[in-house]
Amino acid sequence: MPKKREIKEYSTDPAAQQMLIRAEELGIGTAFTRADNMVACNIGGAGMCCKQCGMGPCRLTKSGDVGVCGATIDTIQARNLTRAIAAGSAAHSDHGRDMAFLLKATAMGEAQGYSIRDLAKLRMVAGYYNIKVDGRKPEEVANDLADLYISQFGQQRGEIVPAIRAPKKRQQIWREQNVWPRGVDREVVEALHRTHIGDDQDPAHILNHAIRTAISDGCGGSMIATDISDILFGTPAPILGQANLGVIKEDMVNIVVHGHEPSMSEMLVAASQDPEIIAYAKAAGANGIQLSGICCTANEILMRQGIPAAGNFLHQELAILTGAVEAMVVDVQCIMQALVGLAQNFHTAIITTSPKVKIKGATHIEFDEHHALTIAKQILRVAIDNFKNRDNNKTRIPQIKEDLIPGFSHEYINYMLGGSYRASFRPLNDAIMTGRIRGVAAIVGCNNPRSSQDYLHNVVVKELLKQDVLVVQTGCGAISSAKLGLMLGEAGLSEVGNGLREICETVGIPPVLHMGSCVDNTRILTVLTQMVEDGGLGDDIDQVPAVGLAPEWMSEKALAIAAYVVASGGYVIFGGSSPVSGMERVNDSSEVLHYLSEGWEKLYGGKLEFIPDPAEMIRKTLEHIDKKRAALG
Ligand code: NFS
Repeated sequence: MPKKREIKEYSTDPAAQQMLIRAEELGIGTAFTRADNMVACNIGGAGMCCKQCGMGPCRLTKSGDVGVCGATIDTIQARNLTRAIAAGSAAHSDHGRDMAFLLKATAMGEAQGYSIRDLAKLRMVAGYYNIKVDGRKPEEVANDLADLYISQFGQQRGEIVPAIRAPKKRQQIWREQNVWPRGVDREVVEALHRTHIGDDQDPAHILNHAIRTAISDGCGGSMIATDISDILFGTPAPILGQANLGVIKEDMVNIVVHGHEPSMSEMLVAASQDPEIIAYAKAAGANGIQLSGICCTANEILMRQGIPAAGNFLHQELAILTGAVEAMVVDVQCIMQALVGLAQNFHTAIITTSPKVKIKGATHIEFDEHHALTIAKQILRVAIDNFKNRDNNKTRIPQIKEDLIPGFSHEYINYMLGGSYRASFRPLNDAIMTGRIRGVAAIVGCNNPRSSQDYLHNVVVKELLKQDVLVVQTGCGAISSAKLGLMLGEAGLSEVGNGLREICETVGIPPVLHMGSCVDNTRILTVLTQMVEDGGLGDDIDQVPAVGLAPEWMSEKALAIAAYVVASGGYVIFGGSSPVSGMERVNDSSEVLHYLSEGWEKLYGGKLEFIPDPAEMIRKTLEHIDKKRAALG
């Protein structure tokens, strides 16, 4: 029998708890209750179910089992993991591709409402690739950059170009291991080919292609997405924001944007400030328009425009349960199909906008960058028209929210540490060398209803801060700390180790830095690369006392990120369950599980481990940081 958990076991967030009580009152299911009812399959969960062909599916349950074709558990686990990494890389990279098309359209003057807002970033990025800048119009430079970036996806031979931004020594390793991606799309296609029935059967060989595919994400699609978002919408710098369901306002037309690409959400922000639209909202009886975000779209507009975040992944249904959301506007990724059915209990319109994503029962208003502002206004009008349908008897908005200061792009951190004349990571390196900062932890990734929402994130963040570890965050992990009030200067410092506190007070930063969305994890790699280049911490990322953690991971994108961080030399710890083990009987003998740690560590200096217990996650993080510190002397 499935076990029903208590509300307080579902989430540590008091706003979420209020909404989950409300869901119970109304008899409405959520991801939390569905997770109770749906017992996870322990064979598939361990990556030991092969459904790649019509002779199966073959479910392998113990050491020595093979599928109908003779495939071993190790081969099947390696194939399944590689397919997940390819899917995650495809998601990030397709987002990057769309941003490249948007940059091209903007450069050609064909993208309504968009402009090149950050000339300094455009010049800097163009400079990496020797695109001529002097004496040329920004649009000409942007056009060349867009062409170069677009070509990275379909390139067939050679080396994708943005990977030259990795440390020199890392580039050498990638060449030696023959994993420098040739083209983003090519690696994803080859991952699918190699894992088809009767193809690549050597687990280590399959997994090396997983690494190559993941690098095409980290140093290809994702990095391209971040670069272009900064060029078009501005490189983030600190700005005041708020997070949690309390940002939804009773007297306003509430529009929640949910998904990932900033192209549409930025246009909704612009349209929501249009006097004509505001007047339309007032005529409908509201005091104005309140935009807020869920998931990484929230992070994109929070970092750049200070638009509040209604919450992270597991808040998407809870926002609708407030009864006060006129429209939830979604684009791609991490959007639960349950939203449409849930919204039918209220007046909320679910509006899909991407040509790639439709949901049965939702309203589809397709986004097109050539008429973006017009479409954004049309969407806002639909939401405003829906305001009159709100049932005030059904409205319950938790009065819970926290302030935060997001916007710590690598450019800003560099500037903040060194000032505009001597921008540098030197002070951070010095603080690590003198031991005032013990190391750096990037705590990122999703929520997962199989554990208590935000619990693992919060326990790990709080303990590492006490141990003088500087924490940087992206994605839903960042929103979890924001909701806890850890991303605000003073407030965040009360339980921080003395050394770290001293540095935060001197530099004027919170102990937890919000660095953006999940595609922005490449910003973290850029910081690590620059730390290496500024000297004193070795000559490659694998020597820096740093660890990456995704305590509540759930998406394939998280696995892709893990693999490119490992390829870059990082130690990555995932919480929850491992997609390549999980069955006691096989754990010890899983060749793949060992290969992801010891095997990859030998080749890349980085490794991936799955550790469900937070105390053990913290212990291993500190042990790794101390080991790297000792090696650096
Ligand atoms: Ni990342 Fe962002 Fe959140 Fe996980 Fe989904 S929103 S891209 S995948 S759930 S962190």
